[in-house]
Amino acid sequence: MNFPDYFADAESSFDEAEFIIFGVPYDKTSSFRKGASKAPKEIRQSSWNFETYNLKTGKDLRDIKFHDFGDLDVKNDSPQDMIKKVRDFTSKILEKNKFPIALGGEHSITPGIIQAYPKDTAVLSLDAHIDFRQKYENEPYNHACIIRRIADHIDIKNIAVLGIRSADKEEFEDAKKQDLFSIDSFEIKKSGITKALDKTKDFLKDKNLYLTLDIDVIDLTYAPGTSTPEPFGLTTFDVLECIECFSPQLLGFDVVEVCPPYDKGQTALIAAKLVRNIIENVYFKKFR
Ligand SMILES: [Mn+2]
Repeated sequence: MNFPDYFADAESSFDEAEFIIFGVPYDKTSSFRKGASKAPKEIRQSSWNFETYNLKTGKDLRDIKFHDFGDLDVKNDSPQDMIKKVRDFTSKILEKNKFPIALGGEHSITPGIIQAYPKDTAVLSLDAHIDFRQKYENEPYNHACIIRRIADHIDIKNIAVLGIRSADKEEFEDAKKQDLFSIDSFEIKKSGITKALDKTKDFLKDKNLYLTLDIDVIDLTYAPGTSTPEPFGLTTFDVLECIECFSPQLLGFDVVEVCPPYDKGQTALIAAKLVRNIIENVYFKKFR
């Protein structure tokens, strides 16, 4: 069945909306499975599954003004050209004091978004991979290098990575040497998500924060439709807790690496639901 081609309940115009959803259907640097470019469409279709009332908070999504811009035309771009388009569009949203929500696409889109923010913005990345390579397959803008590219723009002291469980020895040791704040999924499992979030909150204090969610941070049994899946991951509840914890300080969000050809739609459903959770939590905790 086909539902409308915009994100469910995004009924506001660009000018009146407080949140702007946009798709970045890009997967040119994906190293294992291609198909993340199909994710924005699939996430939008999945969004029509969900109801608007949140029984946990007593709030209704229909009370919030948000807009779906559609997709940026990046499919055939080089990584550098794609990043520039993403940066320019994000800047337009930020100039109007709106909250950007990007639907990837692979993780290589995120450095473009971050470049539109002031340099003192902090970044929280939820990801199975540390993504701290200088280059991968001779491409510095590869999706395996995104924390490094973010660190080109933002002080590494303002970056936190949660849920990692996969890295190359060299990039891992390099990240350690540079004091990249990270909590791996094994520690989260052992001590619990609440403790991990307390520790992270302490580190990020009251900083303005951008959240990037690589869907592969979630265990592959929940979210198998991703480009580079990893076992021993977080649960959907863990990610929801993280969103609830940090929503008062959030300035923007992306969800990346959903790869629809590799599951029966469950990963896009998780992504769509988390986008709705982001909008609700940010709106009701920050703007009201
Ligand atoms: Mn990843």
